[in-house]
Amino acid sequence: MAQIIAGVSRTFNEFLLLPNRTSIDCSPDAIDLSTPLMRHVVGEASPIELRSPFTSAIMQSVSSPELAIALARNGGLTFLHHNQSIEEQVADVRQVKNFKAGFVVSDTNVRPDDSLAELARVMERTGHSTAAVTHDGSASGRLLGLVTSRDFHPQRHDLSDPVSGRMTPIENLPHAACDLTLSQANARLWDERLDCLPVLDVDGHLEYLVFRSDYTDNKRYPGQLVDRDKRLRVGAGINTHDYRERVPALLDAGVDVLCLDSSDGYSDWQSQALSWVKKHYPEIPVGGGNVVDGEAFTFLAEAGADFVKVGVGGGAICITRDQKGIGRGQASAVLDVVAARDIFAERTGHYVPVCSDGGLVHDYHVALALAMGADFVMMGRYFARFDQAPGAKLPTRDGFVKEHWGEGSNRAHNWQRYGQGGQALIFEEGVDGYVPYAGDLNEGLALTIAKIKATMVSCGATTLPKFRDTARLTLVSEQSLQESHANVVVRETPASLD
Ligand code: RVP
Repeated sequence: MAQIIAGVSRTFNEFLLLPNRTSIDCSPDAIDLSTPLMRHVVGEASPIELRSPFTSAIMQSVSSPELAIALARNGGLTFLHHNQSIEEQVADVRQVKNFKAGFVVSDTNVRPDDSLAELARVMERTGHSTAAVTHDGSASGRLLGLVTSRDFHPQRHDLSDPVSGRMTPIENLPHAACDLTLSQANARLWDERLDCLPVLDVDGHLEYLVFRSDYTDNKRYPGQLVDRDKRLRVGAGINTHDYRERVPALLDAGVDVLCLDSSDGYSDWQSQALSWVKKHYPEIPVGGGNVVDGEAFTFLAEAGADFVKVGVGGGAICITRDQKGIGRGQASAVLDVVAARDIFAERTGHYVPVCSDGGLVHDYHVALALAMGADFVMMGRYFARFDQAPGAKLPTRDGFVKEHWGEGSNRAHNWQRYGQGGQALIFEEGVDGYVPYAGDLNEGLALTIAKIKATMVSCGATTLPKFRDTARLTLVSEQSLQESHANVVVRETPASLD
């Protein structure tokens, strides 16, 4: 007989937080928003921690390389979408990994006996105007010199001449040892009026280049999410169809974390894919989902998922609940899964982080998701509104909108995400529309973070674990919801009331 789950399916809108006592040292500046991204032993740190608890949805209209760069610079993570060819997704990953965040691994390298024509070709391919001249033309070869686009001109120089004739040789080139910090590197760039400072290991092999042009930019983003080589981190969505080919290609491009992307992740397909990735590439973290209950969480955690994504049918553009009658209010789903996560951690000694995906309509909904125990959130509509998202920005009578479409819409036609049988979407599970344009991600996200920090201050917590451990939530009635909004006050200008 069918089982009826006790309790109704609730959304974030039905809850509010009660303020806790705020101590004097609990201020926005003291708040640490770092949070675990992947499975780890209880009591130890997660091998990858987000510096801020935001990830962007695995969607065509959301997760571009530009958005990935902006979000990682603000401490979060993008999962580049897989609703494109493997080659296209690999190129997206490379674009993020090659982004210059302080110390960069040189991608424009030549040998001293390469011709100037070859140098010009390499520069055109990478779009960079400074090349390292190494003994073997690799990014980690012995550094012999630097050559820039200012050192040669196709009309003035014979392009068949070797690079060695135009480079600044290492003897005349200021360089640094690899134990130097970014601020020391920046001090040298300014003190010695350099554009680029090569950083070498003890044997004179090139490790990094530090560019002056990155200086101001880097100061703006103290909490960037970077890997050991100081490159921005990036994730990628994968599916249960072509992972055997897609995963190795993404790894080769330097992806940091993968996430199986399905509208319903409680499936044997997903557990098979998780086992395959874990067997062949145990070093890469891979998340699973989406699920809406503790049973499904435990299934994926036991199958090896490094984090589990929660949410079915709550997305702004999602009509899965209308079409299939499948789903659960996002707050109920998160609460159920979080309880299973804690039981799993107690039983196995492994903490598997939980991501609340979709249905976050207001900034304070993020705070509620974190207070209810989610380790981080994933958002689509929210990020689709910014300049860095790929949707076109279009004028309307009242301002601007950005295009935003669901992965289950005919436009995205992501049959890999929606198991309707075969390579077709028989019916739509998402809509194709617009979201109000919201400008630059850096400014928008700063505002959201400021609100979350203010909520945490009111709740007397300076860390996310403390926030959820001490959170007191209350259900709201229709009437009290009305009371929450501005009322009684007239918002129109007097002139319009005439
Ligand atoms: P939202 O943040 O409310 O925009 O929700 C984003 C989430 O919606 C995605 O991360 C994904 O789980 C889900 N999604 C994406 N496309 C569709 C659809 O077409 N139904 N749903």
